[in-house]
Amino acid sequence: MTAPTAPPELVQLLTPEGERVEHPDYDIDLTAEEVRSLYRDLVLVRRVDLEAVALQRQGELGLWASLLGQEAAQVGSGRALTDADMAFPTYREHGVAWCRGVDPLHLLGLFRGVNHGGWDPYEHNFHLYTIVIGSQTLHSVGYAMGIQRDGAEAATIVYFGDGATSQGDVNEAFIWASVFNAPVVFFCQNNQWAISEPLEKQSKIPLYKRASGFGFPGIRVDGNDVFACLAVTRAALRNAREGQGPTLVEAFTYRMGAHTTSDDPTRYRVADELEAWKLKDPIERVKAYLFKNQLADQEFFDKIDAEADQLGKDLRARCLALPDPQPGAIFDHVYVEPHALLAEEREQFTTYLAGFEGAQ
Ligand SMILES: Cc1ncc(C[n+]2csc(CCOP(=O)(O)OP(=O)(O)O)c2C)c(N)n1
Ligand SMILES: [Mg+2]
Repeated sequence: MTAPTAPPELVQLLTPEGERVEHPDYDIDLTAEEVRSLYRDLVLVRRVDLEAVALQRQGELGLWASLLGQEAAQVGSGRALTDADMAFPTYREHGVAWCRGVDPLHLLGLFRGVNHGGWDPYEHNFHLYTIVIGSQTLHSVGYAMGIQRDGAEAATIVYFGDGATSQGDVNEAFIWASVFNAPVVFFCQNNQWAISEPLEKQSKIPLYKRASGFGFPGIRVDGNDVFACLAVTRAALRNAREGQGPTLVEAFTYRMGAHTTSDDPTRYRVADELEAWKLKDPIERVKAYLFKNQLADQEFFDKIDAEADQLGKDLRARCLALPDPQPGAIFDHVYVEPHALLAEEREQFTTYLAGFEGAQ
């Protein structure tokens, strides 16, 4: 089964060969320094991801959901956010987390099973990872309606996959956002697969076209083009902040790795498909652009590679040094106030654990 290739209606500002192209509605004016820093983010994020996959393979993480291939969609959209905006991720948004300033160690701690949730969502306006497919779209719309009532000059962005668009929650979120004109950007990373289920089993029409039925604009962007993802998301967020309501952005991309480290994609998709998408790699095209326009030299690329190596090394060492939590800590953050049922459960668990004392 082969996934469809991107039709011409998608917004693209940088071709896979690294050529800049114009678009009548979306443009972006980036300095050489800004392009170099986008490139750096893409490379470092990919390196964090690779290190995490390796750690899982060595038994140091329970699971990892790789973002390989989706770096541009995440860095482009993540860099479009202001500090005041709030992001609601799935379980794969490591690149967005990076752009928000979340220490990747927290992501690893979550998948190592040694922290209970991950991080403080308000510290970087980056909500906790959500595994229940699509549920975060409702959370984000509720949040957006809240900040709308507060009169805040901020928007909300919510990430979800192509598979999630078939969930009731996502469709309900679309309706609420539409009728209340909520300041939210629905950012769908269409990576062509929902585990082993191909896109054609989710929709007969391009996903971005769904938006019109709900009464708000939808747009398809080349999800492997960091310039286009930045430009389109920036515009959608600005519209949301200015009171023009929601937008659905479909970032047309590809999940180059397995769904998670527990999955084997060779069981359900052909190798040719991956090879075709490798030619559209999100990092290579920025590198080609920088080279061609003499905005960076070999020394720059070597420096970024060395930085990535160091980042991977440090992250690995810090991950292995993470302390295991006390077993009872799982009860600590369930409720803010004491709760009778929870106290009883904690008591039972403590008694249960005490039963092992002295045992080999
Ligand atoms: C409500 C719910 N149903 C099923 C699952 C199991 N599940 C985990 S990931 C996934 C596929 C999601 O695909 P997609 O939305 O395309 O996101 P992607 O993983 O491709 O980024 C499913 C069905 C779940 N986590 N939650
Ligand atoms: Mg998917």
